[in-house]
Amino acid sequence: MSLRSPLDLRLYLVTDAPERCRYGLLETVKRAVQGGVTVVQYRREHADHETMLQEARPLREYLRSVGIPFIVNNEVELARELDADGVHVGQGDMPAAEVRRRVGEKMRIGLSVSNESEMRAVDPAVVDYVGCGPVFSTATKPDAAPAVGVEGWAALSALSPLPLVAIGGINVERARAIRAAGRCDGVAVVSAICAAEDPADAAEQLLSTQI
Ligand code: TZP
Repeated sequence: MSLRSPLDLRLYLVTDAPERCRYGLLETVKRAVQGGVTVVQYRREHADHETMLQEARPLREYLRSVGIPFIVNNEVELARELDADGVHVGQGDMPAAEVRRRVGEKMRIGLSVSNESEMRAVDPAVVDYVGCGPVFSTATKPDAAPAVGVEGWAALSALSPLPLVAIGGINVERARAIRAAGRCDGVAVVSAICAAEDPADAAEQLLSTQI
């Protein structure tokens, strides 16, 4: 039996760099949690380990205090150090099987998938959930794979052996379209919450698209 309980993926916040979070990293996350996000991933590019540790530790502590799962993007050692609930990796990062060896059986592993062959290669014995996209093109991740669109999402989601979240260019209207188009356990957003004037309200609206 798995040691890992399933995550509530309905509204998955992926954090932007602190300077692109309208209220700074921690305060933006707090407001988003007030609005109902169900899981938070710390994602950071171009920062050294110490910087990431200093930014992520307060997030980790806050999220633990409110019972919201905390995921670390890509940085396996950081995830271990912070006793994260999960680590998320992309196709170009450390292979999921190697991540599993390093983090043990308790930590969740999420994997990014952008096309059918990647989806067919997902090993549900190793991975816990899939992040699928980008569904729409996005300025937040300039090196992302081409957008799959709502139809591509519908086709990919039907193939998923695991719970999955849609990611990439998602706003309220698009979240509705995605949820209507195929199986969808949740939506993951960066800018729709981090750049919002009112992150709590943005989260509430995104969550309300869940049928
Ligand atoms: N992976 C695929 S697209 C993306 C990531 C991390 C960025 C999504 O950002 P936004 O601002 O929600 O489009």
